[in-house]
Amino acid sequence: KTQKPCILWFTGLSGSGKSTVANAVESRLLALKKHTYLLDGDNIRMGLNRGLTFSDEDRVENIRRIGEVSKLFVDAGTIVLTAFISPFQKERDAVRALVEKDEFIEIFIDTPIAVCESRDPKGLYEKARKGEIPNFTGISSPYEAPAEAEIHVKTEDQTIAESAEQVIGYLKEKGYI
Ligand code: GGZ
Repeated sequence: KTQKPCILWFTGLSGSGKSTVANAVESRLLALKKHTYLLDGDNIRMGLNRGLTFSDEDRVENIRRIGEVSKLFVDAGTIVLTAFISPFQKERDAVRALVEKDEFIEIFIDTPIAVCESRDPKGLYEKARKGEIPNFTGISSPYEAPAEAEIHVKTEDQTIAESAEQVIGYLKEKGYI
């Protein structure tokens, strides 16, 4: 397979579309016969990171472990996609520092909180507003938007397919695929 392994690190608020766009990108990569793996809450917070909460301390540990696992996948030659809020720049930078300079691609899924909140597919924002979920990102816990993401996806302005294409276009332009 001709591919350069890397981490496609999606970051953004709950409901911003990280998982949706990451899944669409992975489908495109698989259609191109690339070797991929997607890490998300379903396979990480339910397994390896079961027991970690949403306190600042546990979010830091969540991201640290995901970074280490991502590095192993890169070592195995995989294009790894991660879809976690990863609210702190310091932790995202720490993952960046784990791998070679061009192996970490930060992708900001930029969806205004008002839009995330209006979607609210799981009713979490409503609960958070009522104070039923403590430390909810964007409401009672901070989100530090990336200042220098390699890819800045504004989901409001485009379809999911267009957002995925934006990422695929970057990977082609830079010679990853
Ligand atoms: C933010 C929370 C919280 C709190 C539960 N704050 O939309 P979702 O449901 O499916 O995605 C959110 C997910 C965030 O987990 P991450 O591992 O991505 O977070 S971090 O990177 O900050 O460690 C949301 C749900 O978990 N969820 N409580 N308090 N999101």
